[in-house]
Amino acid sequence: MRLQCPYCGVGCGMRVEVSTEGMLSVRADREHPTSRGELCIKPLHIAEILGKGRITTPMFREGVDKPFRKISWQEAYSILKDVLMSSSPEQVYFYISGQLLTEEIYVINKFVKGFLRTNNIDANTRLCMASSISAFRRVFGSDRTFGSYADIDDADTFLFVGSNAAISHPVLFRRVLKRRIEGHTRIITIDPVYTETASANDVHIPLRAGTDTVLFNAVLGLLYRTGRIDKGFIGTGTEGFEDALRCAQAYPVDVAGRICRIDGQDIEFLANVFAESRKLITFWCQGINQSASGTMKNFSILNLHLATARLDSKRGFPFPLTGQCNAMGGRLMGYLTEGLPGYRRVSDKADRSFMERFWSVGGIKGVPGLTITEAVDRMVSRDIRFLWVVGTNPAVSLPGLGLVQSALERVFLVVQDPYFNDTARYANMLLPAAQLGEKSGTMISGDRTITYCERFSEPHAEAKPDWRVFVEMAQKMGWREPFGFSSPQEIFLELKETTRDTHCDLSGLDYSMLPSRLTGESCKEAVSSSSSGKAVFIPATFSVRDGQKGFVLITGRLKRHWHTMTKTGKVESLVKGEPPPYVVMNYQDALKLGVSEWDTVRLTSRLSSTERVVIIGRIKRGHLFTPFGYPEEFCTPINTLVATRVDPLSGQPELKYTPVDVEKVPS
Ligand SMILES: Nc1nc2c(c(=O)[nH]1)N[C@H]1C(S)=C(S)[C@@H](COP(=O)(O)OP(=O)(O)OC[C@H]3O[C@@H](n4cnc5c(=O)[nH]c(N)nc54)[C@H](O)[C@@H]3O)O[C@H]1N2
Ligand SMILES: Nc1nc2c(c(=O)[nH]1)N[C@H]1C(S)=C(S)[C@@H](COP(=O)(O)OP(=O)(O)OC[C@H]3O[C@@H](n4cnc5c(=O)[nH]c(N)nc54)[C@H](O)[C@@H]3O)O[C@H]1N2
Ligand code: SF4
Ligand SMILES: [Mo]
Repeated sequence: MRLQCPYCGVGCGMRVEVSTEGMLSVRADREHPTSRGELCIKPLHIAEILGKGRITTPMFREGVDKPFRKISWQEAYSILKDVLMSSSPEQVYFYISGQLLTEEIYVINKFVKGFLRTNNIDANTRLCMASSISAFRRVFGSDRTFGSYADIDDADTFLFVGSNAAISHPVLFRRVLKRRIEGHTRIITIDPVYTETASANDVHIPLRAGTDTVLFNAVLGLLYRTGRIDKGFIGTGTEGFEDALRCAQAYPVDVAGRICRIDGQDIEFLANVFAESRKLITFWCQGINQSASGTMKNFSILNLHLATARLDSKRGFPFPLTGQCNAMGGRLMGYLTEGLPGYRRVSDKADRSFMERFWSVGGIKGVPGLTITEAVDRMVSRDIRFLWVVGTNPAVSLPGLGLVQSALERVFLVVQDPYFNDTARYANMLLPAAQLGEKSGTMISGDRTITYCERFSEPHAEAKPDWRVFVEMAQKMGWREPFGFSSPQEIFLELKETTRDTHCDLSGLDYSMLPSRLTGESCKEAVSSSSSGKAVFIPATFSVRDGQKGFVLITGRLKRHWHTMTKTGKVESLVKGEPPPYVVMNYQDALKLGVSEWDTVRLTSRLSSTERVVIIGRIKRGHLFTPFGYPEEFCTPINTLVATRVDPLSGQPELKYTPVDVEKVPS
């Protein structure tokens, strides 16, 4: 059976074979275009966890102090129908995931935005790609992509900004390293931490967290001053250069060097990189996006690519790395609160009218619903009373966990998941979901390769595919004909029509043609943000965070685990392969605090405090790094310390900059 890996957005192809005795073996799919026969360590273990710790039947309880009782699916739908019918559209909320299949995301979005008539639906992509989406929409007019992974093979320069791709996107990173073996490449990492990615690269620029905008503004100013921008392209293909330049000129090299706490030579080096590389790909990820100024950070990178006309497969392009396996599919299906299928938007009248005609409904709301962090506040104030969570674990992964926990306690909470995750502890209803391999449908990788994932097993116990749960729920609500789907294929046939003639057109595809990269005719690459059809420079403004004492705590990923460990945490060899919950500290900071490696320290933010063991590592002074995904079973989740501060343009929370104090815990 051929599938896409259920973890990261590289979207590697894998093959799963089932022996006559029912044993599963996983191997890389040699013919898959994204990965060409490579896989990293995580998916190799999927067989071990298919039957471990699963939710087996629907369950219900009146309140969290009561025990769960087993119920049938039909009872579950009846209870849910009563709750939904007795709530107003503003009182309900759906929180879904970039780990669901495209067909599932489409059905859930249709159910919520088309039929329940509320835009109160968001996805974990809000915590992940929202700032890139927000910047691309403003600069290029759409949530688009440039180029593909194959572009790595003839590029000569790679920038990794706020991306630890060596562990987060390992197969892509290996492709970059392979290119280096062929010679004539430069690979540069910009990260406060000397990461595994940095250690494998040629140059590491250890900037102070949060200051990327200043760095890239300084590079833009320097390129201009030294006459190394592409005036021709700026004149014909773009607008707004003067304003962006004025903003950039506020950061001459010496000023920027001081703010970023780097050597001025690093800025000059980067200017040379942008001016001279033959083909430059800038990869970035959460060190850029998960910031209260994430959209600005994105603008500052995009401005450099516009100024040097690096927007194609010849000269290179900007490439924000997609986090989850099907976040790209979710974005195409418009699963964030502001979206509609086919990259449409609820705020656009023509887009709404199209979807209303398409779904034969009236009254899609013209205002985006609440983002997940806004919704948490409304749950606490009891304005939202019902929350249905599908394929994400907010009790660990959202910031401000203290408040999140009160929110989860106050709503009627449905958790639809293959596993008992931390969020399930607050649930009124548990619905057992089938996971990849137990259902079929499509996923779209970070370079927009669409893969049909085959099923190799029956759903565990009474679990159902997420699409089926929502189809049956819709039928219970009386919406029989619009949700008359009996297979993912029927859903695909409908959803692909929503993309016809858009810049990502799937309408000519069927399952038998997959995997296939969406490009050329099927993915018209539009560059038009302004009414004149040009890309727009936007000033990338920077504001300083003053008055901060102590350390800056950065949170991020573990090499061997996937997020909140509901799956990889069940694989003994992966758990043993990582140290106990840790925090990385600079040697000189440790010396000053009298802390040695493996000592325990207490980290205290203004919200809460928790303990971690210390690993001494190469990290900028004054900074700490800790993985975010440990569930309660391992230690207090770090997001109890992380406050909810969001980027005003994208709604994406800051997850990489928490001021904390550190003290040694006496042993
Ligand atoms: N093994 C593994 N792989 C994964 C995942 C996983 O859970 N485990 N999750 C997947 C998902 S959903 C995502 S979104 C990606 C995330 O992939 P990455 O973004 O690569 O991972 P992170 O560790 O969150 O953060 C990346 C880096 O940003 C740096 N950073 C922090 N602040 C700043 C800053 O201000 N500026 C700069 N330049 N850098 C900064 C951090 O030090 C860190 O090294 O990984 C995907 N792949
Ligand atoms: N402090 C801090 N917080 C962060 C981050 C950070 O860097 N720092 N990163 C953020 C980012 S980028 C992301 S993407 C999020 C990730 O955060 P989450 O989305 O909460 O993380 P996961 O552990 O991947 O949770 C996915 C859930 O879906 C379930 N699941 C898997 N497959 C299926 C399926 O087919 N159907 C259903 N119904 N369920 C399924 C899994 O069992 C699991 O419970 O965390 C964010 N939170
Ligand atoms: S690189 Fe990403 S998609 Fe590829 S095998 Fe690893 S986790 Fe899966
Ligand atoms: Mo993510």
